[in-house]
Amino acid sequence: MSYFEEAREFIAGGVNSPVRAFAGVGGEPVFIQSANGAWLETEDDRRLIDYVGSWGPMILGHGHPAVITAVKEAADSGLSFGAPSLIETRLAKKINEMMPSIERVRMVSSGTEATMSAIRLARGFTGRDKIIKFEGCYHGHSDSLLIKAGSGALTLGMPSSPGVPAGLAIHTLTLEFNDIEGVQQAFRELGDEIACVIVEPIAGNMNMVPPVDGFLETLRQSCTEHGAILILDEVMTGFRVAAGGAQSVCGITPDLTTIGKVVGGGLPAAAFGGRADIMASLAPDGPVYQAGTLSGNPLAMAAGLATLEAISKGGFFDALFTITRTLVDGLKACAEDNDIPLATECLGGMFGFVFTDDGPVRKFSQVATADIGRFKAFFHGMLAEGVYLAPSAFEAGFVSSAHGDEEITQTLEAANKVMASLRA
Ligand code: KE4
Repeated sequence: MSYFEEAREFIAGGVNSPVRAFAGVGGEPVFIQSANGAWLETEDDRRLIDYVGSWGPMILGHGHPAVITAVKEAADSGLSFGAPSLIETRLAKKINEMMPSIERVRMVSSGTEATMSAIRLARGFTGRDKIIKFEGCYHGHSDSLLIKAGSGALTLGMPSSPGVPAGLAIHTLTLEFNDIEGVQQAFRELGDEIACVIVEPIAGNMNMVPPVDGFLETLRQSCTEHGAILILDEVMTGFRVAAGGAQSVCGITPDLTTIGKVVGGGLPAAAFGGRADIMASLAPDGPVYQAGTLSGNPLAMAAGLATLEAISKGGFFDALFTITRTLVDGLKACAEDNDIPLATECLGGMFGFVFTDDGPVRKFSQVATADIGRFKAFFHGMLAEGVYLAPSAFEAGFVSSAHGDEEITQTLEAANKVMASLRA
C-alpha cells in the first residue's frame, strides 16, 4: 500500500488541501519527511529542490535558524493564551512599518479567514451587498468567493462549488482580470451597489499574471468615485514580491489588504487590515463581528515576526530577485534552445511560466488555453530529476533566500534535459 493509499483511508482525498493531491499533473503526491533550506527530503529517500515553499510562506527557506529559535523560545513560554500578548503588538507594528496602508490590523489563522472577514467588513462598512472579483484570482474558499462568472458580463455570479447558496452567489460579480473597460462598465451600471472589489494585485493563482498599465489604477479610481472599498488580496504577494508587497511596487494604496503565508513564517497566521476608520467598524469597537480562538497565536506571531525582521533587512529582496531572475532567464533559454514556446514572469521571490506562444500572458484565457499537457510532462520530468515544482499549471512558483548557485545550476541542467525530451 502506498503512503497515498493509506492516507486516503483516513483523510478525505488523502490530503488536507486539494492541490496537494497531484490531480493537476497526475500520479501520486510526494510525501515529505523533512525540509531544510531549499531542499525537501521525501519519505522514499529522495532529495528535491523545493520551488513550492509551502505555497509561499518559506521565503527564508526551510528551518531558518532565526525562525526556529523564535518558535522554540515562544513554545517554552506557552502555546496559546486566548488573551492579548505583546508579541501580537510587535508583529502588528512590523506589518504597519512594512505596509503603511495597514493602519490597523486583525490577525487570523488563514488567508481564507482574512479575505472572508475583509469582505464582511466592507459590506458592513458600506451597507452594500455586491462584491467584484476576477476570474482566475483565488481568495480562499469562503462562500462569497467561490463564485464563477455569470453567463453574461454583468450577470451576477453562480456558485463554483456545490454548497454555496445561489442566493449568496448573486451578490458576487466576476469580471475578467485586466479588463479595464469591463470594470468601468460594471461601475457605470452597479457602482452605488458595490461594497468592494477584491483582487490579487499580481495574480498568482492563474500562474503569474501582472496587471496591465491602468488596471489597478482604474480599480482605485472607480472605488473612490463610487464609495466602494478596494481590497488588495496580498496573501501571496505580500512580503513576497517586495518588502512592501505588490502595493509598494504598483503604487496603489488600497483601503484594505489581506496578507498570509510569509506573515506566518510557516505557521498558521494571516491578517486583514487597512484604513483605521474602516477597521473601527470591527468588533469589539464596532458592529461587524469577527473572531478566532487561535488568532494571534504566540508561536505563529514569533515565526512571522522573525521572518519579517529577516526579509526587511537591506538588500534582501534585491538578492532574492537576482536568484529568481537567474532561474527564469535560464528556463527561458532552455525553452528557446529546444524550440519550445514559453512565456515567463517574475518579481521578487515569485515566478511563473506558461507553455504558450501567445505571451506575454495577461489574461486567464491565455493560461487556460496553454499547453497543459506539456506542463504535466515537464513537471514529472523535473520531479524525476530532483526538482519539485508546483503540481499545477495554474500555480506560481517561489524562490527562497536559501536557493543558491548549486540549486539554480542543478535546476537548469534538469530543465535543459527535460525540455530536450519535450521538443516539438
Ligand atoms: P489559505 O486559506 O489557503 O491560507 O489562503 C487562501 C488564499 C487567499 N488568497 C490568495 C491570493 C491565495 O493564493 C490563497 C491560497 N493560495 C493557495 C495556493 N495558490 C494555497 C494552497 C492550497 O490551497 O493548498
